[in-house]
Amino acid sequence: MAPITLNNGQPKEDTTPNYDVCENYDGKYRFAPIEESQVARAMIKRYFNTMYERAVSDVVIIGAGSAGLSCAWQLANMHPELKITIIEASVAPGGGAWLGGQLMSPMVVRKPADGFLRQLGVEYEDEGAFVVVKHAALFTSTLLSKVLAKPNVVMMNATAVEDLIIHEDFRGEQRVAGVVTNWTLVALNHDTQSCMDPNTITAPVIISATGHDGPMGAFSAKRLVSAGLKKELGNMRGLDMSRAEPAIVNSTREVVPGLIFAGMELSEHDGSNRMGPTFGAMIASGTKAAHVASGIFASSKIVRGRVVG
Ligand code: 48N
Repeated sequence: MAPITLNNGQPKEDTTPNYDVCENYDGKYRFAPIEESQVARAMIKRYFNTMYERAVSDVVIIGAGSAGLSCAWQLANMHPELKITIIEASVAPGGGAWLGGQLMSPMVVRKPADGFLRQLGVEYEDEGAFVVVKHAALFTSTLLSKVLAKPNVVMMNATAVEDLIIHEDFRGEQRVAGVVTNWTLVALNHDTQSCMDPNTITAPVIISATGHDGPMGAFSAKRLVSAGLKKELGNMRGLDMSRAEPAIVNSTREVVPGLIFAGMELSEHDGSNRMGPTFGAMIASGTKAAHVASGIFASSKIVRGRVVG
């Protein structure tokens, strides 16, 4: 087999310091030497430093679906100084935005949310009142890569929020002041053995975008009810695209002090309609949640991750 060389056939300048490496695909490929412990320590050092450093974050976003990721990207653009920590239960972030509807790949985004696609540089076909991205994964992978490239954003996937931290604040009000986390496999298996206690991340602003579907959908809305901060769930209503999308965007808000809802979790909290396979409202709701969060920082006095005035 003729040797395959990368870099358009130009031999890549070898910048590796005196390692006996060889990038020859003709049976002579050689890597630099490695010890297993070097790999382990490279991961452990970075991941647990991150956990230590983000034990107090500025914003925690629960859920890396289309709403949570749109929020993260906007907020990171608006506030590069904020420590934004995304907690995603699935190993694979992206939520329900890897496909359009009924497992079909094209993604519909109604105008004016197409402006967000242009900001991201995602191509689409213009159908007049809406646009179509040829594959939902093109949108989600592009958004995900741009969010993860932000220096102030950290994502912990395969990690679940299994409770909320709720304090009495300086006004004597119940305020969500952080999240309680565990590895998702642990969070889903508490009944299989004795107690496996969680960890915590405190933050003055929590944005919950846990969707309406899946094993932990609408998590925070349900926890507000079981924790006595909300009488009952509104429960998502039947599908009505025209009504559902503006309702979700316009009702994106801080539902209790410290906790903002975005995306489809709102439909369960408020009892609004579902919209089915159209994603403009997720993008716009995430964007609005970023602005609501920004407003909280502009109007609050925050000391060591707590709102004190
Ligand atoms: O994609 P989803 O489920 O949620 P959204 O709100 O970002 O987007 C919803 C959208 O995909 C639709 O459902 C469309 C528009 N259809 C509407 C309709 O009418 O059918 O993402 C939520 C993410 C997922 O990745 C979950 O794994 C994650 O949140 N998640 C959690 N992560 C951490 N801790 C939790 N407790 C948790 N619960 C859910």
